[in-house]
Amino acid sequence: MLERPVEEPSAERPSSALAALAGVAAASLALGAGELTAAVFSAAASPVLSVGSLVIDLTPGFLKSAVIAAFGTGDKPFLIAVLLVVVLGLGALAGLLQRRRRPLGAVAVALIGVVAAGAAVTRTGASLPDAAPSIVAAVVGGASLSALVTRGAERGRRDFLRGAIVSTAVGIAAGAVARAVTAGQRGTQRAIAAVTLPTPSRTAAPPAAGDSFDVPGLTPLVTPNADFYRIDIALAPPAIDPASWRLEVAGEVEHPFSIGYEELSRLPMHESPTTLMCVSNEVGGTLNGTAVWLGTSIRDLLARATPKAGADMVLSSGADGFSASTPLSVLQDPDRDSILAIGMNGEPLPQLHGFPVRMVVPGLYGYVSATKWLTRLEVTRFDRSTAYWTTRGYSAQAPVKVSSRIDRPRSATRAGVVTVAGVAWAQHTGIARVQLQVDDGPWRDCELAGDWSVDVWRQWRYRWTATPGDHVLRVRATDADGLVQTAKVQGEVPDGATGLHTVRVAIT
Ligand SMILES: Nc1nc2c(c(=O)[nH]1)N[C@H]1C(S)=C(S)[C@@H](COP(=O)(O)O)O[C@H]1N2
Ligand SMILES: [Mo]
Repeated sequence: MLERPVEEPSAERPSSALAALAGVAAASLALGAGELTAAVFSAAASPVLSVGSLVIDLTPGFLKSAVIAAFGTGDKPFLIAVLLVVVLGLGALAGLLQRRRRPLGAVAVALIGVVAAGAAVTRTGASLPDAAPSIVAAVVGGASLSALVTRGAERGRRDFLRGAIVSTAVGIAAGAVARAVTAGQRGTQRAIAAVTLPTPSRTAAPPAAGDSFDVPGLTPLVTPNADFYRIDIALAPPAIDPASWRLEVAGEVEHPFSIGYEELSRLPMHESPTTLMCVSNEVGGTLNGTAVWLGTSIRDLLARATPKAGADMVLSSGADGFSASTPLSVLQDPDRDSILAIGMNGEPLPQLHGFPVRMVVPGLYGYVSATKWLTRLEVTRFDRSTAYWTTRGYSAQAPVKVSSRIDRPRSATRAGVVTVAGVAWAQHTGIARVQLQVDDGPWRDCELAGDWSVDVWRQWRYRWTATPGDHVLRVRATDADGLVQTAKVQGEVPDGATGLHTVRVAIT
């Protein structure tokens, strides 16, 4: 062998300088990974910002004033810059430790992650999952440090440097992406705060007193926005600026057009209480929720575009790459309140639920009707176009199946009169009857709350005289057409689960 590398790999350890560099590179990668995780899942859980706000809390008043005096509104960027330098410095120290004795450095990195996780979960309004980005950072930092130092020892300097540079660059890139994502999310939050919902052209009658039972543990008739289930394919919810948002109405139509948010908001907007339902809801599951949506008629918008003969489907697309196939006939049905919603329970549509505009169609599962972050309505045909989930094993058409759920009791209960209660749904048909079976006894009729709307679930209750021992409760609903909820067990694929919700309770 004629050519040999100039630098001979050291058998045992990399030089101190290389070890420190490895630490800086690992710290950079860890920071990027942590910030990116936070940006995607919960911006408030950013390890750097959490530690920063902990530092602010711990800083004595005089020092705070001095920093503000010196940097003015630049005090926070200054703090963040200091923090980043400190973390990179600690990274270098960890590198040296790791060189001295493996895995001391990696352990030190993990400890820094624990501190950040602690800071994240103790911020006001934080919860345990907010520790996740810091844990990701700690794991990435520890693993990359140990890999780099080992590499520095076993391979040549050039190879090591390449690893360190790539790690640092990836870390910086991840940090930059994280910044862009959070900036977008903040912009969207500002845009949502700036929305003033138009006065409804038609308000929904509020529920009558008898439309809901006052039973603890029973699902409320209307789901608060903060508790509303969220299902979508978007890793981070699209951040859409309503000022540049446009909806295209196109395809097999005589008059394709596009409309902006302002113009759409000026169309007649009416209130529509509707229960939304996910096809992935298992029997007895809670992937459903009811809101009073504020929106404008899809039927009217389609009439403006004028679908051509032969079209039978509307393919709606969301900014996240999702699409849904909805029968044109459903959207044109004058008796069905299919809307483009901009409001949810009196508030502008939250970002997670599709801001600025989403579809709501009573009686169809969400995946074939409830497109969030809507950008396009394409009039087409079922034999020409397929939607996102249709290419993944689900049916192209999927009306909601009649079903019911026992909300309470769900755990051990005292003997005596027990109020069994829950909700039943058959959106757009309505619920006519709910029955409860105890053990293998007869099916007995439950008391139904009033029917606020056929598009909304209906509460039911049953006063059961419970005797000590283990019991099995089973519920079944019958819709207004007389269709009885089937006991046949089927999974969610391809068009929604069936079976009877069954609850075992210990009566003591
Ligand atoms: N853009 C977009 N819209 C979407 C989805 C999605 O993944 N992307 N998921 C659909 C599904 S499967 C359901 S059940 C409902 C859920 O709406 P929610 O998150 O507001 O409860 O949104 C529908 N609309
Ligand atoms: Mo869904």
